[in-house]
Amino acid sequence: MTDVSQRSLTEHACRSCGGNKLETFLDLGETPLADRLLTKADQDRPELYFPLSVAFCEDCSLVQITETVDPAILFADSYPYYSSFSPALLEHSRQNAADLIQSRSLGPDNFVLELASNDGYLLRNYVEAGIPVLGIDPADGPAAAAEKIGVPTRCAFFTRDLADALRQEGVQADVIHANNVLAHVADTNGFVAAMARLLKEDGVAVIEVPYVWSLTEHCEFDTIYHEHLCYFSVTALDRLFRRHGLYLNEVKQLAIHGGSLRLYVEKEERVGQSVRGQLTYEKNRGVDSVDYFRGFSNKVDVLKRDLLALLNDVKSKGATIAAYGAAAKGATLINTVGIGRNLVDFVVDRNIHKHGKYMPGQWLPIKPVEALTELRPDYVLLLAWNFADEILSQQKAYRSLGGKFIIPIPTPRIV
Ligand code: JHZ
Ligand code: ZN
Repeated sequence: MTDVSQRSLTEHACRSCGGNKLETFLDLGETPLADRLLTKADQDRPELYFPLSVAFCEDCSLVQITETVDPAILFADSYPYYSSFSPALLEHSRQNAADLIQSRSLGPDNFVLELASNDGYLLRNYVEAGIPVLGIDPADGPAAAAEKIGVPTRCAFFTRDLADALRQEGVQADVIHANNVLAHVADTNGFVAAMARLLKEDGVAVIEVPYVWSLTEHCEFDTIYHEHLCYFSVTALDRLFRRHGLYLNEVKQLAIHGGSLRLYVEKEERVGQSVRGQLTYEKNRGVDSVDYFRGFSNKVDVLKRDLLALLNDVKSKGATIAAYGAAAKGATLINTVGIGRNLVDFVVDRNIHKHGKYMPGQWLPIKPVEALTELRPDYVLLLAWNFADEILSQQKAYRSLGGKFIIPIPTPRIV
């Protein structure tokens, strides 16, 4: 067994600008690793808990957690997240690729690179269109799944060294995708510099990140966990890219993951109205100042208190409760609110790699989705609330049997 006792570091300097004016505005206490599902064998060893505090950088506006857990334990073996289990995400990705193939007239002479390519959910669309690709992902299970469907994948962390090696091999990309990964890397500047190294002069990096404004406005505090080191605003992103000779030229707002940004980043500066408008919007609402974030901690406390009261109330009336979605965000929710086996009997999920395992910290067992109609709990706490529409429409049978969903975010409600 590896010694994991020294596997985290508390940061005192900003992950982006290096400044030391970090103002902590939310403390979620110590939580276990959100994507580290437990197996029976883990019963005999203590679970790892790490501090989870969120700070604002007074110099560059970047919101970030202050603890860095060693990526080797966050993402290496048995990382359970496979993108392809959500039809909505697959469709979102198909469209993203189709738009770029069309707008940039991509063909067999072009090259598309994806950082954190997971199980090939996005690059498969380029492969089908005959466009050469390379995926890079450190998680061995998802990387092997990508290879299996014909998406060439390197199982590695994307670093400056890897970018140098690829450049030596002649790799230069017309399009670089990086979805839900920029917030996950400890060396934020190294990652952006490495991206710049592999982007052609007229290439575009198309990057998706959860939007910190959505997080605070909709009280999505459960999306805070150790894998997510940064929580981006357009203001903070613009400053980060400029430091590396890259320009955030266009931005789109997307509903996915509770509210995300899709960024179009290039080597030539031609900042469009979408970016200028969003920068002004953030300035007008004070997203570039710590005051905007100060009230967030209270909002989170109210939500946690209300959700726990609701669960206790239905439970005290003799109802049974299950949960839907063994999501990483679900781990933050159950551990910060304190939702254990006394309230929730089990969690269901479509991802077969999660079945038979247990939720971090609370040991809630994870079962196939069919358990809802077989065991018929009275209520289902929707941990994967970001896919509420999709999941509620799949669960017509359970709901027609009288089953009800509890949606926890942005305010707990029963549907
Ligand atoms: P989901 C993940 O977070 C992982 P998570 C990661 N940390 C990240 O950064 C964000 O995404 C962006 C299941 N499900 O995707 C699948 C069904 O069972 O919201 C997932 O286990 N049935 C890299 O884990 C979970 O729910 C369905 O119909 O918080 C959803 O997790 C659907 C749609 C999903 O993200
Ligand atoms: Zn900073």
